[in-house]
This record gives sequence, structure tokens and C-alpha cells, in this order.
Amino acid sequence: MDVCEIVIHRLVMPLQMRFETSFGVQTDRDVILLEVRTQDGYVGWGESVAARSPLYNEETTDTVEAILRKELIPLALNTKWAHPSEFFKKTLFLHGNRMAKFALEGALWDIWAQQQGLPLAQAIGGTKSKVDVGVSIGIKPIPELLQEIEDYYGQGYRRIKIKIRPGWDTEPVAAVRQKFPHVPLMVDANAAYDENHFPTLLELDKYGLMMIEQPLADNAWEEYANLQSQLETPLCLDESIHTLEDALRAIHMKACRIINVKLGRVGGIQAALELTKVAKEAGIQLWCGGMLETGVGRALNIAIATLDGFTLPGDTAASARYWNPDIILPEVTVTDGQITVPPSPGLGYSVNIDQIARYQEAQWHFRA
Ligand code: OSB
Ligand code: MG
Repeated sequence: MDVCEIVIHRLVMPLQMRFETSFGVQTDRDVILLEVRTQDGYVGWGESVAARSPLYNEETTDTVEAILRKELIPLALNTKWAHPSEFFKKTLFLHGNRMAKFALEGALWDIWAQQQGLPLAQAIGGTKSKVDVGVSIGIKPIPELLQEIEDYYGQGYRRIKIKIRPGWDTEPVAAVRQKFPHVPLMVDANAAYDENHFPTLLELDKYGLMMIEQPLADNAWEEYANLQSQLETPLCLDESIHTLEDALRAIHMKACRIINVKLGRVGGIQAALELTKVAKEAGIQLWCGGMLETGVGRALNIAIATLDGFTLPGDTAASARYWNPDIILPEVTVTDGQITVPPSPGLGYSVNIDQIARYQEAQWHFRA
């Protein structure tokens, strides 16, 4: 793989819905798409899943752009890549900045899968032809919440996730459970609680939730182990898991039973493949999380969710929930709670340059 040109596309895309979590409100995405070109004419695409401000984690679209410009793009242009798995090791000397790394690494995997003539899902060892999906619904007044759940559950989504925060937890959960006693339901707190809230978190145990995602701070390992030991409901870690070492620590400490894998948060596909192996051996269930991705990030999520370690529905909902229009063709659609994995080589969707132009704020070319 001889990378000869990389283009940074910087876009602002208005979201079709207002998305409120414990850390803030999102109404658009400030996003970087990376276009990577090789000497022999292949084009691969990657996406930075970082947000405008460091609210979910410490990276932002601006830090991703800076690290791409200064470190990762020069390195990618000056290396002969035999296989995309090399990227993870060759960039380990650069601390953190995993979302920046994944933006570039994802594009290398897309190219490599195209060169093999394989859908990315198959190229990374995925076995499924369809993936199960759920939907993540933001904080909103209870009547709207109930209406949305009715709509999405009616459309076939296989799991409903609602966002909670201190003061907004048992009340919405009880309301949802009263109206939908059998809906597969879970909650995500995005790290908003601490030890003082244990009574409330323990109260959630009685609602038959599939899991409670990231109730505590990302490094609250002892507290997670303590909480999980008192709960029947599985805990799921999202923000806590940055590396394979974090996953090993979670397993060793019995801090959770489920891990939400986000490719950007763990630094890419190679890192996710290694984590999947370890989690599977330890009996930890996995599912693919979401970061309100465009179609490019969505295609990468679909591919990783085809691994057989991914046993629970993910957060990759249909394109139309987020964008009008999305920047890929065809758009991602969900039928009966499943996405059919595209059969064509690489990401399996074509990137629509005309739609990118509609959202684009700037683009910069870098050549070897
Ligand atoms: O915690 O899973 C999360 C979105 C942005 C940041 C963090 C999270 C989320 C979601 C939305 O829950 C998932 C999606 O629909 O892409
Ligand atoms: Mg989460």
C-alpha cells in the first residue's frame, strides 16, 4: 500500500435530532473525513469521531486535525504499508490521540479490503451477513421519550437505550417500564454518577435492564467492582476502556460484564480486534457503540459488529435518524432491527462527493 495523497475534509453536518446526554447537548457534528489515495489508484475513507469540545473524552476535532497534520499524515505518506495492522504498532510511540489514529487507520483498512476484493467485514474476520441494532435516545420530556420508543420499537430496533443523569433516572426508567414492560431496555449515564449515588443506581436493578452503561467516572475501577458486586444488572463500560490494558483491568477486577467497543475510543480496528479476542476469552459480551457517525464511520462500525464476539445489538441506527442526506450511497437502512452487511469490497458504500461538498467548510491536500 503506497499512500500518495491524503485529503482532510472538514465538515459541519446538522443533526436531524437534538441529542442530550449527561455531558451536554449536540445539534450538529463538526467532523473530519479523511480520503486516502494510493499510487495504484485505490481510495479509502476514514472518519474522526471526536466532537467539537472535549466533553465525552479529551480529543476534539481540532486536536485530531493537528495530530493528523503534524504526525500521522507525514508518517502515513512516508511508510510502505504491507498490512493495515502495522499502523497501530507504528504509532504506539505517540501517546493517546486514538480517535486521530483511527481516522487514518480506518481508511487503510478500507483500501486493503478493496485490494483483497473483500468486504471489510470479511477481511477482518467477521462472520455475520446482518448485524443487530438498537437506538440511543437522548434526554427529553417523558411524553416525547415514550413516543420515540414506541416509534423505534415499532420499526423493529432490537434494543432501546435511554440517557440518564443524576436527577433524571428512576423516573424516566419507571415510566418507560410501565408503558413497555418487555422492551429490551438499557441506560447510559456517560460517567455522571459517583459513590454517593449508589442507592439510586441500586434501585435501577429492579427494572430488568439489559445493562447500565458507564454510570461512574472513567477511572473509578474500585467503585465499579464494588457496584457490580451489588447489582444483578450487568455494568457496561464505554468511556473507561481506552486500551487493551483497560479491558484486562476491567476483567481482572470484575468491574463490568459488558464492553461497548468504539473504534475511535480504542484507537482503531487492530486495537478492537485484539480487545475482542481477550474479551471473548473472559466471557465479556461486546457491542459496537456509536458517536453519531456519518456514513463512513457507520460503515466501519457495521464491519466490526460482524465479529462473532459482538453478541449484543449496537448503537448504529439508520442514516436517516441522523442526516438528511448522509454522505454515502446507498444510505444505511435498518429492516426488522438489522442492517444487511454490504457485499461489495471495502466499506461497501460509496462516498458521495457531491454531498460532502454540501457540508464542507474546508479541505486540505497532502502529498508524498
Ligand atoms: O455514550 O454512547 C455514548 C453519542 C455521542 C457520544 C457518546 C455516546 C453517544 C451515543 C449515541 O450514545 C450513539 C449513536 O447513535 O451514534
Ligand atoms: Mg456510552
